[in-house]
Amino acid sequence: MSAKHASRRRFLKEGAVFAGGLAVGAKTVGGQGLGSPRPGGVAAHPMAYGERSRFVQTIRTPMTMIGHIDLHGDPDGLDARTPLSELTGTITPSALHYVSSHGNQPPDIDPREHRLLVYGKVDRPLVFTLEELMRLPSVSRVHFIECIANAPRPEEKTLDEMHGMIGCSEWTGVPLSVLLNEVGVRDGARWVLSEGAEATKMGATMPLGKAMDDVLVAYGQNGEPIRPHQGFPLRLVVPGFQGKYHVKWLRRVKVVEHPYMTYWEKHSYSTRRGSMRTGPNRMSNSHVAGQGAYFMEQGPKSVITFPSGAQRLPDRGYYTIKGLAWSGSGTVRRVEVSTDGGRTWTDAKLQEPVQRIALARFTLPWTWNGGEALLMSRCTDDQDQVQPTSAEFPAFWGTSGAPHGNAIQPWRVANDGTVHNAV
Ligand SMILES: Nc1nc2c(c(=O)[nH]1)N[C@H]1C(S)=C(S)[C@@H](COP(=O)(O)O)O[C@H]1N2
Ligand SMILES: [Mo]
Repeated sequence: MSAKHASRRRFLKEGAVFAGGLAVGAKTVGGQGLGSPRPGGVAAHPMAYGERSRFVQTIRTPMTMIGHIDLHGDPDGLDARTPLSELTGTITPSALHYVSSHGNQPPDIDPREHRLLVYGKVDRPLVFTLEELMRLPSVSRVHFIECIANAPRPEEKTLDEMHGMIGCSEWTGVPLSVLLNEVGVRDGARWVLSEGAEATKMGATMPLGKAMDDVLVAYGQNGEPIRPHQGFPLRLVVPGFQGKYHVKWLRRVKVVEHPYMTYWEKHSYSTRRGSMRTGPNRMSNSHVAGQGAYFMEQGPKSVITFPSGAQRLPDRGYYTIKGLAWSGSGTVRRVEVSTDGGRTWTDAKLQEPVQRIALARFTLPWTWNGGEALLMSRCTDDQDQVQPTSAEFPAFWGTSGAPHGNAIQPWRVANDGTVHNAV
């Protein structure tokens, strides 16, 4: 394809990849080491696919409850939390990325058979194989995905229990806008409904403006194909929007006029309360026939990962307070830390590079004098939004409900060095 033909609308026509608009019959998927499933697993010898040291035992913890809420009839613990308190840096290893699948095992999808249908209020519906998607120009971006269930709660002890439903990966894929331009969105279309391939076909509806902005149809996670629990072979990445929008095992994208209220959107991911903080991406302003409105963009948030709940400082003396900060609205600009319960604040050091809608790592040197201390962190993003305390939380959101659990998380260090949840 020559440069003069590189306009978005021309990719498919000039590439002649998808003759007739309906693409079928791809036999191979190039470049990603995908092939027939191996019955005995992958590794023929120990170096074929690397393993951790046997001394490293960090695992994600299966989850059956969130606070007092029973999880979607999920007694087997099909969901799991990221061990946030044990990770370094800002990227979540794919094998430790939290899992929220509403009681479903990942469907066992053969990537050679998988299809993505883009249809609805469009000029020319299209079906894509994975190979066809991979032949389009790709982008790679680092973004967090966080479940709306992540929130400070008095009844929990640890960071992971309260905030372990977040992960941050480098996602690779095709901008959804490329596919939407290709099918030709018709006048009057305002929403995009997406659907997964699992038995219960989870769906989510986002505004067309977001779909055309920065959403990815992703097939890569941290340099290799997306893991089954994260949506193999395809998932949406909807930067900054709460978890449910990032539909896994993506098989359908439908352009529609009105938002749908799918089963899980109605059950867990919408509100009937009207007076919430709005903004183009904050909350859906068009209620679906009185059924409620969606929460969309996550606010500015940070947590101290060390010292955090259930950890223990062995001795008085020098420590580095470490933590993570993020915002669904943009880039973290500043993180302040308090060791005296919010009376005084000190700027923490942000690790470069700080990326948009991604986890940022902060550190602050601290000498613990052996007395009681109340640790807090506060994030400010490039939209000048400041992470609220739990007292400021209702004013921040215009509701006391739970659109995003971004209230400041306090940790109390006791005289004996033990660390406690101080919500
Ligand atoms: N198909 C499908 N997509 C889904 C879900 C699901 O159950 N099915 N769960 C959603 C929710 S609520 C969250 S928080 C994220 C979790 O992504 P992860 O499991 O990769 O961490 O996926 C979203 N996408
Ligand atoms: Mo979620």
